[in-house]
Amino acid sequence: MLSLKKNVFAAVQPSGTITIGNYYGAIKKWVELQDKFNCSFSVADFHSLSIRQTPKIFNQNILRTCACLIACGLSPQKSTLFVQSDVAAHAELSQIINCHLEFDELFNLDQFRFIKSNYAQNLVNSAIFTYPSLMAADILLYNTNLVPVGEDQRQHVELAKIIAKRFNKMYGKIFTSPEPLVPKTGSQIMSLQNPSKKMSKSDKNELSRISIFDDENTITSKFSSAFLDSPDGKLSKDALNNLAQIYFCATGKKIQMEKDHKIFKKIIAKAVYEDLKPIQENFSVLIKNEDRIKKCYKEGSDKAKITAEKTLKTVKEKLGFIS
Ligand code: AQP
Repeated sequence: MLSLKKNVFAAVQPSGTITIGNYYGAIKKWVELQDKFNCSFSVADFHSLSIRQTPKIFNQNILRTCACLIACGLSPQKSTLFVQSDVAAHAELSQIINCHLEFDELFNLDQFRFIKSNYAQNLVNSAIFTYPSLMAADILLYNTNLVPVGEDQRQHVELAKIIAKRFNKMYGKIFTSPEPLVPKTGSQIMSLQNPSKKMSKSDKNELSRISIFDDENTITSKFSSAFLDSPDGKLSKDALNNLAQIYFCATGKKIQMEKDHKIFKKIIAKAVYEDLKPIQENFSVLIKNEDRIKKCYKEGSDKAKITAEKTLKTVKEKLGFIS
């Protein structure tokens, strides 16, 4: 039967621990969307290979990310949960998309320019450059209408939209045009140490981020060391807004500034810990049963393959491939 629900696609990279940036900017919203839409959520392991990985740790991170999504509330019954590399069509379509993109369309993207000017040259490999083509393939394979992402990914979804339009114009209607869905609050959680930098899994400074797995003491001590006043004693508005935003995401409530900054930070730390506690409890049960997690994701990838392979077949036929 044809579903009238809109299609939603989103992904998270297993590139380390999930941060509250990933959670509040994306995953927490995904949980709300599953009741309204036809959702597919992927653990984007191909994307994570753009950073050098140690195989054993990479393997663990993929499994932990799979478990984490379920612990956060994504349901294998309501949504299609799968690991990207289990669906070969992602890599195949991304190659086809790469052949339809100009060098500068990738070169001029904000995230690539940031990485290029801030990372050591030997870390900026070609997969980082072509990452948005793979992301476009991820999205376009599933007839996606909506892509719930944080602000950092908006530009990449816009590029996927341009690609859809280009293919449809060149070859006739193939792809659905996707729209980014960026939440009003939480779309840009910033580093606790530097409010002009986004909170990131791969930031070398552990104190910059709260991991979804941090215990109460770690969360309290990370917030207590969070940047709030500049060295001349002036309150940083950006840092304050970031902490207030985090509190709002954790509780749904606004926070009043306390004169005593230590107390202010303690209130936020407590709220975040209370919000993460049920996820940590779910996770500790789930992670003991690797086979169950793998089974859920295997079923998800079998489902994902049906749609992805159908889309890829249409693309290849329209482009003139013979099989
Ligand atoms: N700081 C953030 N605030 C709000 N949303 C965020 N997202 C990431 N960081 C923030 C959103 O999380 C989803 C999954 O992100 P990803 O795993 O695809 O990778 P990313 O955007 O590159 O996130 P990280 O944490 O910075 O990872 P690394 O360090 O590996 O590059 C996306 O929807 C993203 O917008």
